[in-house]
Amino acid sequence: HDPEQTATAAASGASATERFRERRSGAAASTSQERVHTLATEVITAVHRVIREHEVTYDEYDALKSWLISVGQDGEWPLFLDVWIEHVVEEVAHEDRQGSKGTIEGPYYVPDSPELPAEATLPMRPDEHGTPLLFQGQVTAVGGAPLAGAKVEIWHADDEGFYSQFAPGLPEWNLRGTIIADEQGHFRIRTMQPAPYQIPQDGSCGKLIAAAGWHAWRPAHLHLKVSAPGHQLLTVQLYFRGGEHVEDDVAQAVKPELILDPKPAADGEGNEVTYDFVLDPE
Ligand code: MBD
Ligand code: FE
Repeated sequence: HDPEQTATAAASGASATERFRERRSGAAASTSQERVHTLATEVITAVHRVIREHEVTYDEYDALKSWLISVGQDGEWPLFLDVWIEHVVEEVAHEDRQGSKGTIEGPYYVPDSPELPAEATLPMRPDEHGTPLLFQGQVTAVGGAPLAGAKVEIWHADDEGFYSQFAPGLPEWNLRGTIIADEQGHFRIRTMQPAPYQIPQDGSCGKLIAAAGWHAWRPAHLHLKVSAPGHQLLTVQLYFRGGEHVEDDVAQAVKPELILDPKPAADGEGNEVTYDFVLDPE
């Protein structure tokens, strides 16, 4: 990674905001007036309750106002919402799922990554740093039927915790790909193990973390979207057993079912791990 080109909160925030707008800007139009009325009233009333209960002062109110303004200026609404709010939305959305557990998407997904065959190496720099990882498994339906040609989209940070398209100096699709599983739903993906991710310290989210005395870390993780026709899309992240911050993820997105236990690879290079995905019917 080029040290002259450090990832700033404002630059990665602006990219995340732009990506979100491209994909989801129509969502507001489908929410009914009654639903908006109910939810907005409840949220505003909850804030009133906190103000009364804690006797919030004008200084504190002004600090909040100033911080909220800067979250927008820094483009950090996607980061703020995905770190502190999304995990509960995911929990509520998927509580009835029979197949594999999912978790939050986070702010750094990009659709339409390069398509790769069932056995593939993710796009990476010739001198990509880190521990090689062979990540393999099978996609099936609930009940065990293999899902031929299932799509396994994967994206993750590099060995320094940076995501392509959200940090400068990385090739466009570095460590991102869409793997098409084989006739039996099998896939074999070669990549480099990611490092833990630290929320940028120079932006509004970093300032909130510092002001509150929290920590800014997410455990190392692989992001995936697994899909097949007639089945529910699974959005998930997988973590590494014993890794730093697996027990205290700032985004509260770890579940016990999502922890990988890689072993030294049989061919002697890096680690390998098998993880199967079970998709619910639509
Ligand atoms: C990430 O990489 C991430 O996955 C989440 C959820 C929030 C911030 C950074
Ligand atoms: Fe992430």
